[in-house]
Amino acid sequence: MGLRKDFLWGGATAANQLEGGYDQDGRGLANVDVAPVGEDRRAIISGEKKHLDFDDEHFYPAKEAIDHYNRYKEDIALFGEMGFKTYRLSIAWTRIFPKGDEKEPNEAGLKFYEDLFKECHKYGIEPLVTITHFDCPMHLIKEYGGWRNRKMLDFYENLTRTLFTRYKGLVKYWLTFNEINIILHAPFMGAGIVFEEGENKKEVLYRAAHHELVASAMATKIAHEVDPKNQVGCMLAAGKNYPNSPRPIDVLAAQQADRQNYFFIDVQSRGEYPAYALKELEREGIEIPFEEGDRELLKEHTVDFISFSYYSSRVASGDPEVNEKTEGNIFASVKNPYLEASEWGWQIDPLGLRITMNDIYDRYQKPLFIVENGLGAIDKPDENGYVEDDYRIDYLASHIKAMKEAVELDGVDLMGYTSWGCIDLVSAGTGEMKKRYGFIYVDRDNKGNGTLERTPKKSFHWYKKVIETNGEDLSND
Ligand code: P53
Repeated sequence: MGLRKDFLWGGATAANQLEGGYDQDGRGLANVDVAPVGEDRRAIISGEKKHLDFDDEHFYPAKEAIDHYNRYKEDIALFGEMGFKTYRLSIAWTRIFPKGDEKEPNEAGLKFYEDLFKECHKYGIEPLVTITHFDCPMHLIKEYGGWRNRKMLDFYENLTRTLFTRYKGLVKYWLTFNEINIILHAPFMGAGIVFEEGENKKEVLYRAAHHELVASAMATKIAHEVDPKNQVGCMLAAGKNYPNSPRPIDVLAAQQADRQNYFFIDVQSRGEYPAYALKELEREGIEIPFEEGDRELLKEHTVDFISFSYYSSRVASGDPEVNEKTEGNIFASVKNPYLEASEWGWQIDPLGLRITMNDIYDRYQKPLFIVENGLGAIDKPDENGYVEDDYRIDYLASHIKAMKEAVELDGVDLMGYTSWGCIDLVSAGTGEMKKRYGFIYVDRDNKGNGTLERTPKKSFHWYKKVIETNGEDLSND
């Protein structure tokens, strides 16, 4: 019984959501930098509204974020104090290749992550590195159109080879693309895509997806060549779709909604396009831009493990009359009347995590890694900056309990668990600071005011105990 002895407990972040230092040491601009907080954000990150530069009307939270770029030592020391075994972070592509299409990397950027990884190892923390977490160099978007262009493969190859070579021995766990399925919902954020008037959007999305899938297989190949110890994972924004009722049309709708997400992982893990996707695309006259060697590459270089984020389950309906959707989530879903929701309308379903884990494990039979899970909430610090976040502890404890059931009762093979936003950071969906996930409070608001001081919350001490007992003691006392 129990989790593995070497279970990888930790927390997760993404470069653009915490680093700041957007123009330090030669860093170039990326799509995520120009995504503002506020009303326009959704249209911009979904590629519907073209917005490729800063302006004076908007506030751009990624520019400074929580200034982790200049404070990473302090932050990693706090992760060490909680007993993290792993820390999931992402590389800002534009620190390494500021424009994206250079031949030679920017040494200052490479050095930054090298120092950061060494800092992690001081505390016995194993880095888990997302190569691309919602970032694409602005120059590659303006010059090439982002991932819709096959040339991206060359730039990504150069990036990944550089990283695997330079960080050999320092990093062994890699993820190629964060939430690869987000491309269907937020394609500017996911793949640097801005739609042009009148084009077939679905065709553009699946072309870009094909490029990312081939790029992911190529990176997996290179990772294994550079160091056979490297382990490469794919990353899915997961969450089982329940049928809205036992009516067969609802069950079919739920199956189809799941497949829309699993499609990506089917390719990355099984190594070929699934029949249902081939049929659907063919029916709609959409051609997949296969080139010579793509099929072999996909088949021969599948991922070693399956990682995913889980915040909520989803509901699908086959009845066009049913259209009451959840709000505030890029992955809109029919409302589940049996579930409570967060302040942002994300429905809370711990048992759904067990169900989702079983679904994914049944499908792929590879080790799983939960690399995001957590509650975005408004915290109210007292006069000392201390936050009693029992609501967050409740959320995490109930999800970790369900996760353990999937392992202990159902036999799912699970490598680790990293909660999302282990230190407060900028929200990807909304750009807000007030949507907080962290164990560590950061004094900063939606407009960029605040001292940036870090203060451990109640959940900090709770999570430390969870890690110490390898998940046996989840109590909040
Ligand atoms: P925020 C939507 C649904 C599921 C996962 O999200 C999502 C999103 C994007 O909104 O993204 C992941 O910050 C993502 C992180 C992100 C986190 O979930 O909108 O990998 O970058 O911060 C939470 O509350």
